[in-house]
Amino acid sequence: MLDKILSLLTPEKKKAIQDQYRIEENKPLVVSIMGQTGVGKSSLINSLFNVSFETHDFKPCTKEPEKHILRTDDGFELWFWDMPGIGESSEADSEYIEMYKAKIRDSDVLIWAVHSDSRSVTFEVDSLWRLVRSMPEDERGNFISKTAFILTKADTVVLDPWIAQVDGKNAIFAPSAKTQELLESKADYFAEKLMSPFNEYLILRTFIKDPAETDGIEPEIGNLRLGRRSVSYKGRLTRQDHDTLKERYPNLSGILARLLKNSGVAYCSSRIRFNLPKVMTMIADRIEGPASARFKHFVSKANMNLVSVDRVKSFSNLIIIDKSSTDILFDVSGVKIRVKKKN
Ligand SMILES: Nc1nc2c(ncn2[C@@H]2O[C@H](COP(=O)(O)OP(=O)(O)OP(=O)(O)O)[C@@H](O)[C@H]2O)c(=O)[nH]1
Ligand SMILES: [Mg+2]
Repeated sequence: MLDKILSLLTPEKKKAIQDQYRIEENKPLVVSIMGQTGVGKSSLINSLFNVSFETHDFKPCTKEPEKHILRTDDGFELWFWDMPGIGESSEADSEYIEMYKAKIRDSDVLIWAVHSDSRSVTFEVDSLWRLVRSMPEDERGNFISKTAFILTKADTVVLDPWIAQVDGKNAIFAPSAKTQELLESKADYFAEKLMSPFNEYLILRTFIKDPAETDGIEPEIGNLRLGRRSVSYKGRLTRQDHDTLKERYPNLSGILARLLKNSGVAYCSSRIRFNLPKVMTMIADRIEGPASARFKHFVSKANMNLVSVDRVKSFSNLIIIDKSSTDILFDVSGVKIRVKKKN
């Protein structure tokens, strides 16, 4: 198609279009992480990419945006910006909000990090409104729609002990049943409270995998718009609306499942490397077009969840399970763990 258009143009115009296309193609993919001070933004980047951004146990730490760059062999770049945290003081906030606004404009995806063990959403919602209202009307939808919410420090939510599944020298952490249930409820609660106030600006998008998914279905159903290759939904898709639509249009079930996923928040922990691949998937799902396929080259999700057994020993309130036998090696804190040697 592009070739056909180019053949109709003068050589100068053709070169200008090709140059612009190349610039767009080679532009780095930009992800920025924002949120309240101390929620663990820098720690999350450190865990995702094995870097060493400075963190602090009790006082605001990151003062200037800091960038981590990943490069593919063919020279494509992903920039990951760690932003200062808001909520330190009104003076600092005024400065940081300006920084946020500039970064929002330049970013393809934003991660808004919130502490899992919080139940107040006022600060986050007020900060988001402050940003939205300070933007021109035509930038608001873009900001809200490219923001993914992540609950950090999931390991601080403990109803029953976490489980470390040991396999050789590494372990993978998982919550026990009650803790998982609570984390799921928190995720639903935060998704509703953080996303729904911005429904008028939020547009969720997903791709159409197979034309059969949308064949014969009217192009507009309430908030849902079916295009030729992609689908959009205005506002947050609630589980209830999802279920109603799915019942009426079973062929749309894959599309609706993807939209529902984009209507949620993910929870993770940098400390125990829990759900880090999910964080990367959340980011990938917010990226539009071919860039989303390229994003996958940056992340080898396979090892992202692994914690060395030596580190596992430093955690308490755990059940430690041997992966091969599912034997419980150790139950709850205080004593050194025994790791079974593989036969
Ligand atoms: N338990 C637990 N603590 C964490 C986790 N991630 C970070 N922390 C701790 O939370 C504190 C703050 O972490 P930072 O990464 O500095 O937080 P930040 O959001 O970058 O803070 P600012 O730079 O001030 O905005 C540090 O003591 C971290 O060790 C986590 O997943 N679990
Ligand atoms: Mg920081």
